[in-house]
Amino acid sequence: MGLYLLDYGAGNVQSLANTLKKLGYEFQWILSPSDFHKATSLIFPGVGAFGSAIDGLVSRGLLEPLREYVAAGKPYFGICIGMQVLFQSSTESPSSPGLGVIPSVIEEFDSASKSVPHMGWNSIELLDPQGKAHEGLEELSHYYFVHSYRAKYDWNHPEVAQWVHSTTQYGEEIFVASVRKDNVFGTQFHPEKSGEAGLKILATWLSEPEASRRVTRPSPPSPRFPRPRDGLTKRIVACMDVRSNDDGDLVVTKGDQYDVREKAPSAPKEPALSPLQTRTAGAVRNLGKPVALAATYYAAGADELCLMNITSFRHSPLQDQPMLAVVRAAAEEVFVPLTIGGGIKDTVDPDGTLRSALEVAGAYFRAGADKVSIATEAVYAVERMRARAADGGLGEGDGTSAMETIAHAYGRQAVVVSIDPRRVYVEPTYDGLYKDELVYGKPDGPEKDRGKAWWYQCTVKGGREDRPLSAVQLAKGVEKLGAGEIILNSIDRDGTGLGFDIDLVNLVKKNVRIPVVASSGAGSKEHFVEVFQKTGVEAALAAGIFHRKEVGILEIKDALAAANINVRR
Ligand code: 1PR
Repeated sequence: MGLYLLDYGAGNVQSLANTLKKLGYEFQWILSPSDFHKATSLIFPGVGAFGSAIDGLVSRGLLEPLREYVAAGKPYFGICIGMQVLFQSSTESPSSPGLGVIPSVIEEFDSASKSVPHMGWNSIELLDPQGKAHEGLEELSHYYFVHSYRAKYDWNHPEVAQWVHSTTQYGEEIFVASVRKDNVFGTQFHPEKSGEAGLKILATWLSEPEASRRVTRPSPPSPRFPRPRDGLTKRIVACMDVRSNDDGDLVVTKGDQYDVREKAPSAPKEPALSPLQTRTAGAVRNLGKPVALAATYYAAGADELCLMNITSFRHSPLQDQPMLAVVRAAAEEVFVPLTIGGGIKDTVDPDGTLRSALEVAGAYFRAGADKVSIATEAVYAVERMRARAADGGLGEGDGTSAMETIAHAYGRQAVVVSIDPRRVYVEPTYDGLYKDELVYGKPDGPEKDRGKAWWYQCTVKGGREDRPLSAVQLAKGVEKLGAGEIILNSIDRDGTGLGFDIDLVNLVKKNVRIPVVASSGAGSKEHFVEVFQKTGVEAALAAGIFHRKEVGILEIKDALAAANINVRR
């Protein structure tokens, strides 16, 4: 079988390659226009920006051959941008026309009442539920979406509606989740990131005899109005902080308020360790191997995984970077989104070669990461942006920050900013910096600060250095610079098991439109219920509770479901 994959030069195509390997399929990459003639099946796993995809295809001389391939009736499966390029154009890049196979335009989600990008696991509605050609899609399953632009489902235009295979609702908007007609199949979501449900879709398409994928199939259903229901689930994210231990091995570790060294033996609250975990006073806490743990959390139902290189502040060259090997191996085991953080910045290799943050991010994407997470550099970039502003406001980006360059090349959904704030307690009458952001919350801090108000100060280098910037200003700034999501940690709560800092989460959430992942402090399943009930966050992240095997991911999801919170199970 001549299965080919199309890569326009950006985005994480490795995820799909890993999925095909897992399913036992061999494939080749389209490298030149002549490869289209050899291809008998083609998958185009586009991620990132519509314009970058079209420009990438044009500059490689692949756009016209792709158009001819599709027009020739040969089997085509487009994923995300690979589906969107079938349309006439996208308001994301109006000057880059698409293939025009589907006579409609891709437009941006309305962000007035919801977070954009639409990021996470949502359900689909098949337009012909009685029909046989489901391509493995199931209405009871959830699939992973990540996009800011969508094709609105317009049942008034039969020439467009006849393409629509399934729809999804986000907020008030019903949009096209998959298209299917003749030789063409496309999904807005990422089957390669949708766990077992997504693997089934790829397996179904790949296992169809080529001839049946090429011939005209039964007519599409007549357009109908889908039932309105927003099925976006709340995500549970398992995070692994990775660093080398004193023997030089990369291990998953976990700090208490960012201190990852073991306390004196027999410290209270230390649970029993498995044979793979070790504990020696003063040593880096070893909670297991990153790849094995990632595979475990995937199997346990995590909706996303994060790998954080927590010592990247020291020196983080790209050459021989051990985290790359960790990401590569983890990406072969997990089929849900994988975020890698730590060291996403301009750097210098041991041989003196300069590596831009964009190059560093690109290396991680090629290794199999779906998103990169930026912490320290994000703070510096927002500080620079504010310093440029004449009016003392947020200012404007100058296009050079890591967030801007990476978002431009890979799309903002691939750029996460990890915020490491710490409470600064002040008298309630405080009239200084960030006084408008003061929290007069429940007095749950240290005894000496009871009765005080506080604001949240940004730190860099894993909490080692305070900066004169608030978490709120950082969040607003990074949203402006192109971040697609925020992981909101709390140094005060990290590793304490006291629960998420609800005040912090609400404060940041109400100041941005991009999705926010609440992090730090989870100590029970009730804490997850609390954070989703009391804040509008899209996801909650935890580390210690999972590493110490105190509560299982499914147990948390059961508790959420019992509280009427929508989850993927
Ligand atoms: O600054 O861009 O190189 O990124 C470094 C990254 O490493 C940042 O995302 C920063 O948060 C992280 N990091 C640096 N030092 C530490 C440390 O612990 N010493 N980890 C660290 C921070 C925070 C979360 C943690 C949650 C949940 N870890 O990732 O997983 O707090 O923990 P819990 O559920 O156990 O409470 P750059």
